[in-house]
Amino acid sequence: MGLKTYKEKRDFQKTPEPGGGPDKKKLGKKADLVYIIQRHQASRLHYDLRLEEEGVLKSWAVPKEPPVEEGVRRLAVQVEDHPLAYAGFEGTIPEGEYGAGTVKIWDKGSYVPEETMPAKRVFEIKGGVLRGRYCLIKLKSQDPEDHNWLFFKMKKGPA
Ligand SMILES: [Mn+2]
Repeated sequence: MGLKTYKEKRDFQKTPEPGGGPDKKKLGKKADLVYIIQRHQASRLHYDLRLEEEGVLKSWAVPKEPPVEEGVRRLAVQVEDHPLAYAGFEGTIPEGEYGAGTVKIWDKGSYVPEETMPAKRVFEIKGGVLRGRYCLIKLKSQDPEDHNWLFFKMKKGPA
């Protein structure tokens, strides 16, 4: 997906969000992959789940509080990729701008991918609030404009 859509949606003269510059290349040995959830009080409250993948943050908007326990499935709507620098962003996006409202970090840490497929991710989250194995699975749809996924904590396997 890349950052084209991200940049098109925003006016960096007006929003305090990280801008259109190139992403910083990571130096040295491979660092942990970024995991972050930002609580975004926009016109509708939602939680933005972001996972570092190939130099950007793959992003899903989760309308309800992300699941800490097994057995809770949350809708997660995939949105445009965000720059890595977005992981540190907290602030207020002004009225009239895309995503107007306040952004606060709700949880952060790293994650370890186990399975990465176009319509399915299994990964271990090492955050402060969410910990353990999680799954994102894309819902089948006839409509190519549908980007609905489910996000849930996986059941522990048999011992
Ligand atoms: Mn958002």
